[in-house]
Amino acid sequence: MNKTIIVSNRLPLQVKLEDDNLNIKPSVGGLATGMKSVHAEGNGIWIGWSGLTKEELNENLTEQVNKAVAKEKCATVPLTQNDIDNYYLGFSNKTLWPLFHYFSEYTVFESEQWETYKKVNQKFADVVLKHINDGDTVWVHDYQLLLLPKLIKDKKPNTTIGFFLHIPYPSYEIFRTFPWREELLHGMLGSDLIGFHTYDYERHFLSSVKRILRLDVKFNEVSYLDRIVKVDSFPMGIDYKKFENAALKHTNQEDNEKSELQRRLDDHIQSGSDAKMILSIDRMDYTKGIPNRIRAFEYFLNKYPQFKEKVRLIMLAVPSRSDVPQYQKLKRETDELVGRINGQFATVSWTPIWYFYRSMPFENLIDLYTSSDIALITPIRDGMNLVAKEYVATRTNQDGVLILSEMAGASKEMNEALLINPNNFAEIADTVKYALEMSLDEQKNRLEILQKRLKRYSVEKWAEEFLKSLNNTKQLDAVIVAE
Ligand code: GDG
Repeated sequence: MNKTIIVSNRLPLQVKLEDDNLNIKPSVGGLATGMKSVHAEGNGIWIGWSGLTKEELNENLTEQVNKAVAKEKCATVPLTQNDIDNYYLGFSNKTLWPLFHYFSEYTVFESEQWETYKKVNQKFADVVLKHINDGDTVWVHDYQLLLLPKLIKDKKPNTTIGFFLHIPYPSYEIFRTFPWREELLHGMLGSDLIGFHTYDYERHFLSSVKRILRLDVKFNEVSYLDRIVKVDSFPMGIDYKKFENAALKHTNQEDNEKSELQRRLDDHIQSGSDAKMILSIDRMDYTKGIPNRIRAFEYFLNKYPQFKEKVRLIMLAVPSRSDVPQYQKLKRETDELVGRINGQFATVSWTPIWYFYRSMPFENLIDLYTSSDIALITPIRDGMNLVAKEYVATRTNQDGVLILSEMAGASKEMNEALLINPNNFAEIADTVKYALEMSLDEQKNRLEILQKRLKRYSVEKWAEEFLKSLNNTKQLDAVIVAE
């Protein structure tokens, strides 16, 4: 029986070593949820790095990890510390991530890291090749594995390969600066189907393929060697029910079931303070526009001083890639900005910005979503942005306003949100004022449409649509062979 193999940089498991004992639990990210039913089906398997390097594991522990993950229908790709330094922290996060998000000035091109990136993609291919047979389907995820489709296809042409990019695909003018551009495109074109979050990313990719490789592109199909590679957009959704149900449960919870954070939020609301809450949640990443957001909030307080003491920005920034220098700089800049603005505007009873630099349990995330009148999501560039969708799903009373950057992929499906340019402080300030004064009727009208759409196109549906389309490429191949 044919099977489906999922491949991503990390497995959907948290594997930790605590005093020489292994602790393995499932991770709860969006991707893991979307893939759940695909992964559970038949004898499918998920291949990725466990999170522990070869140096951290002796032979005995390696065997234990392999056995434990096999029980979860997973297989690991063994990586060394040097692999992680050069392939992940290096090439993926210092070259591909900034370049694909239009941060050219942060992009480093180092051939040693590129060599390791190639070597590690080959290591992934070696593990995949051990597990596949003709007729199987492979779904490869994200920018760490752009070369993998070709490495599999060259050895196993009778497998069907899908690739999905979770980050933006940049315009040709940006992509052409990449020194190994041909090799990267050939790597991706090993796929039968290449998926992006939005039509714009798809268009940029096709333009690079046409102009760099001079290939024939018709509508959304690339003629490549003796095959047709299909390119399409599949906007990723969320586990809508999970967020909706958590919000409903949250509304009905008794006092003694409430988290400490929720009690603090309740105290704030009940203290008679009529300060409205504006929420932002992101990984601490320069693509997310955190300093811009704080400056825009300062601009707002200066332009509309009548809102002093009447509004508060709650900012959750989750630590991320903190060993990359740009991320350290961003953290310092954010700390300073928050300090300066709180110092400048705070009164005895009011602090304008509540800033959390840590990750929070899911329940606290729901506390924040359900207690906030506005979500202010202002990335400079973002492949999709699931936080925007999660906020909408938790507004079960149909009140609340989403302000969203037009640079986030999510904006393409969320026209009923208030869309802003994250570099235009005056526009953000005016939009925040508009949101604070929006009638409940208008809030409801906007949310109702957004919720209906998000409910229909959930993460499960996204995975289903991608695989359906990937499966159709098999029929396309069969027709070509018959001709
Ligand atoms: C990449 C692309 C694309 C956040 N803080 C906590 C927490 N989260 C969860 C959120 C959300 C997820 O993390 C973040 O997803 P995003 O989509 O916003 O952003 P990236 O991490 O940058 O993801 C992005 C995505 O891939 C999918 O393709 O949308 O554009 O950059 O689900 O809820 N969860 C918990 N505690 C936290 O403190 N439990």
